[in-house]
Amino acid sequence: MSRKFYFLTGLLMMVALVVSACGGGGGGGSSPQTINVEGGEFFYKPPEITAKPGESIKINFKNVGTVEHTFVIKDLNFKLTAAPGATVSGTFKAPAAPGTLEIHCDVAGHTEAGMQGKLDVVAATN
Ligand SMILES: [Cu+2]
Repeated sequence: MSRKFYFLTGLLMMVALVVSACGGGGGGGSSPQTINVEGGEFFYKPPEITAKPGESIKINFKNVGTVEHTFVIKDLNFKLTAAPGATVSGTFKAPAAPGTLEIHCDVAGHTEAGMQGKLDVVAATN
């Protein structure tokens, strides 16, 4: 364990802190809503998820199938790819305008086989 080692380790930790501070920032300050989604041949469970306009959503995408699956929201440029048995997480921000976006698996043939879902962006009613 040389001094150089400690210096480099410290430097790396500082870089990691800065990167995570920038990435996690965003607006609103509240932590993202977390939604667990399972994917398999050929389905999403649940097939439909709901968000408020502009809300941050964290997806924990678990592949319960036997081949690779993805969770794609094309309109948001959001994609998670999970190997069989793996859980992959990612966060996206729902659009500001209410509406419905398509979710699908972009592995060849999977969308057609039924691997599709919806993201409903619904303004809060009260
Ligand atoms: Cu798939």
